[in-house]
Amino acid sequence: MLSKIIEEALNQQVTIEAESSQVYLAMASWAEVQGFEGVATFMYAHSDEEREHMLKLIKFINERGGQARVSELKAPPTKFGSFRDMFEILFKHEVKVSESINDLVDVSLKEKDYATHNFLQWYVSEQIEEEALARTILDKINLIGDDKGGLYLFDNDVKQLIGNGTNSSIQ
Ligand code: OFO
Repeated sequence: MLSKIIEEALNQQVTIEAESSQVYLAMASWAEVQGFEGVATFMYAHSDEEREHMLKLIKFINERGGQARVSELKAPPTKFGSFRDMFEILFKHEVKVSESINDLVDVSLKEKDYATHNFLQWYVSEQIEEEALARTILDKINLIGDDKGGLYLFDNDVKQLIGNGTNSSIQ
């Protein structure tokens, strides 16, 4: 059985994952309109992954006798400047998500909830991979700069990175 403190903390993470999914969906749509099909495909897939992260939390909360909360979400931006700016936002966003996962792990230890602690390990390793992937992409974009030909090739390559930030399938 989840304590009220853990239930609330997990529910806050549900909202964070749902908002992440929305942010990446907005990025996908923006990239699609700019004609960058590869980046758009990558962002649509990433948005789906975040929704899966959210669902995994919802199921865990409900299975452990709590009640998952599906709440109102902040609207994401509709424009992202350049690809560099967009991937910078993505990287910073993932760093923030990692911080909130770390805080959750902390709460689970304080509450002596070892089942939740164990469950959260999946998110800890997922975040290591997601941050590394975002950093790799940013490094590539920084190398390309504003070179149109480079961006065109990047748009093709980025599709191959889909799923790289996922450490296992979601049950
Ligand atoms: Fe991109 O992060 Fe979920 O957990």
